[in-house]
Amino acid sequence: MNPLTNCLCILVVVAVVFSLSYSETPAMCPGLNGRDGRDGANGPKGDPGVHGEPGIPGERGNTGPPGKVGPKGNPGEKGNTGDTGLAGNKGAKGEIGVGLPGGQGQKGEKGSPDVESIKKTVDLESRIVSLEKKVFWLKNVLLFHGGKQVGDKVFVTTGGEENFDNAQKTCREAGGRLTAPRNAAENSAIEEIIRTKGNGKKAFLGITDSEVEGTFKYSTGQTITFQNWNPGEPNNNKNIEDCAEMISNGKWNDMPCNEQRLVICEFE
Ligand code: GN1
Ligand code: CA
Ligand code: CA
Repeated sequence: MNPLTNCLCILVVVAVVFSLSYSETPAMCPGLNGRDGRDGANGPKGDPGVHGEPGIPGERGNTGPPGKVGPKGNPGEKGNTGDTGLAGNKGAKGEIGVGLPGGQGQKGEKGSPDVESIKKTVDLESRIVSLEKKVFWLKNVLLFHGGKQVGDKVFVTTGGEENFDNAQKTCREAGGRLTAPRNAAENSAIEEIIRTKGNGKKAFLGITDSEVEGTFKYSTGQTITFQNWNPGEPNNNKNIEDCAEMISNGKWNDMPCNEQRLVICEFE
């Protein structure tokens, strides 16, 4: 007999024995304990159970990434007036303005008489009168001595002859200048001095074209405004004539500055 058949025979025997042990009540000898029975059918569904106590919360997770920028909100209400700010730094100095002149002030009250001031004024007035007298008689001396007056200007000769530079120096040292007629009346006065006090000698005039050939000027630098040239003059003869002279008929000629001529000065 093979092993499978043998096993089946054992199972049959066991099953018969088991069956006999439950079908009759043997009183004579107790059998061995039987095996556990099979499970019964599933029972009805039970009532839901009661919730238990809440568990301990877990640890907080990591902070998530920032969300997208939301849409711009509406403008808020106007805020309250802020506190007064601190004073700013001092500004730069402004440009000088152009103001209109102010009106004339009111006349001040009459001051009290200053005795010293009155004394000084009286003294000055007497000195002015004295000087006027001196000027008057000195001018008369000049005129008495052959000088000539035209307006406020007085013409007088030294009677001597000098070159142009020295003649000019002589007149300046006396407080005048080498004569230079500005009009016909003055020209006549000089002509008269030449005849009456200079024996008809030619006299220098304070007029030259040393700076610009052909342009005659006074010693002040001003171009002449009156002229009385002899016909054909000025001719700058031999190209060496830069000074003006007056001849006995009152006419003018240009001639060399280094020659000697009568000195006639004018004072005003
Ligand atoms: C001539 O001739 P007189 O001496 O008067 C000249 C002048 C010269 C001068 C120089 C018409 O004058 O221009 O300045 O000699 N007159 C003529 O001494 O040529
Ligand atoms: Ca000349
Ligand atoms: Ca000449």
